[in-house]
Amino acid sequence: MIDKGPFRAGFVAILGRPNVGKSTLLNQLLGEHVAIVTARPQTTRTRILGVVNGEGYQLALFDTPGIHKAKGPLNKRMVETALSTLSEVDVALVLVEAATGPGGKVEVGETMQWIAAELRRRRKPAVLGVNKMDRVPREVLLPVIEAYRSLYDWAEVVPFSALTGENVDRLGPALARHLPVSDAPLFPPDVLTDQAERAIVAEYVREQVMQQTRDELPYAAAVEVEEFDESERRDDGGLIRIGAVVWVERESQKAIVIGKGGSMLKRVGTRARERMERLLGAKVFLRLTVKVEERWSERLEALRRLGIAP
Ligand SMILES: Nc1nc2c(ncn2[C@@H]2O[C@H](COP(=O)(O)OP(=O)(O)OP(=O)(O)O)[C@@H](O)[C@H]2O)c(=O)[nH]1
Ligand SMILES: [Mg+2]
Repeated sequence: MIDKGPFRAGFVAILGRPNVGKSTLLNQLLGEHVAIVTARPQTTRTRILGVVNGEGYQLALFDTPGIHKAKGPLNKRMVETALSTLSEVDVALVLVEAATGPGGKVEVGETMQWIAAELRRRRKPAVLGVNKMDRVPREVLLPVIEAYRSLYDWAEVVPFSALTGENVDRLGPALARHLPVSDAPLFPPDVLTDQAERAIVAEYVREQVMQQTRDELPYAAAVEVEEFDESERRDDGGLIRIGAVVWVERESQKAIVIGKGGSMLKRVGTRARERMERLLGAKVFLRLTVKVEERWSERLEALRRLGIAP
């Protein structure tokens, strides 16, 4: 509840370094696995809208790719996406992790300096979110907050855990206070995200490829859904037939994704299918193939086809 004031609605960008928990937070706020999450940095490649309705406010939140010193066209595009989102929103939610380095010191780091400079340049109201509070004892929070406090004139500072949900309910009102007054919500109450089912399904496959192959496979995997056949879908479920291609850049990577006797691809398919069935509320028949396209991540045409570049 925001102080019994007028209704407020607007756009929020969730920003921060890779792996700080931006997508986990979006999912936690939505109560749905809309944005994929892995333990590896640079998971999110495009921006993803999620709509959260609170008492007296509506937040239209963009999850964005992690900001880092990018090399290569794919990563440069990802960082551009994150930074350009900043100019389209009313308020930023900048995430950092509750963690200390060697000797209990808190390293603020160049990327956070860069983000703060971008906020200053645009005079953007910003809330600092200190995530992963479940991982540290309470007394660590204070030095972390202190270290980041001088970086920018934060509108508010909120420690929370996107994983457990602790304190996440404080973020909505903290952000809503900085949104414009609005006669009506921006989105109808049943809108959860701007992502099509087809796009989320492709991401579920990529999530499993990244998670299951761990460090064996470098980042250059992309997933394209070729078939999304709903002819046997019913109101109470039914069956959806999905065919997807996992694109990699080399034959050696293809071998990793397929695994011994197809074991890796089978595992990826099973886990991804389970998530799909939960999302779609239907049985899913999933067919996965792996194909090689050399240097797709360096070609604009391929980035466009895969929905990474406009
Ligand atoms: N312990 C703990 N882990 C968390 C929390 N939030 C996120 N994580 C973990 O941190 C890792 C990265 O989470 P993501 O949500 O993918 O992070 P991200 O900021 O979206 O990362 P990019 O998309 O790569 O920029 C995953 O292993 C999450 O499970 C948290 O509150 N507590
Ligand atoms: Mg992410």
